[in-house]
Amino acid sequence: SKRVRNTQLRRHFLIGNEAHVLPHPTYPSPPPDGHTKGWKVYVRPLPNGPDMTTWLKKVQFKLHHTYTDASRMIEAPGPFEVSETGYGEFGVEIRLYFAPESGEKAVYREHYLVLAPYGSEEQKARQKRENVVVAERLETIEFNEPTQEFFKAMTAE
Ligand code: SLL
Repeated sequence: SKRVRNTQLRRHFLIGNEAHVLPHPTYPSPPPDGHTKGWKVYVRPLPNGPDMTTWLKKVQFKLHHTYTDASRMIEAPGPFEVSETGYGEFGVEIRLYFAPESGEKAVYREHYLVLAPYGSEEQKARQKRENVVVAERLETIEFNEPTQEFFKAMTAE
């Protein structure tokens, strides 16, 4: 497909994780032996942001090799997330796969799981009290000189 010259499409989204000390109501009880945390790693829109599935078709999350089926593929419409229990932190390898008409190759990101409270003493105290840790960041993806077909789909959003 022909490309739209001198044009970029840019989208913002979040990559992150949330974590809880077990036991916690949204995780299996009792947890597997030695597992002290329940966590979820995700790729998601900004709060009240538009749907991502116009451009994002699947997300592969590669977990630490100690997990069975360490490679988890999540297809649209998602949610693009993996929920697990465990004991340790590690870097999750994340591959974003785009709409085929975009002609774009998959893009790689890493998210290092944060399972323990962090920040100021006050912030840590609140995370402990509420039993939730959230570590996420704003991500940007840029499609340079998009195909006409992809441009049309994206601007019709
Ligand atoms: C560490 N670098 O040594 C880390 C490794 C291992 C993560 C973290 C349990 C997997 C399972 C799990 O939490 N693996 O047994 O299902 O601390």
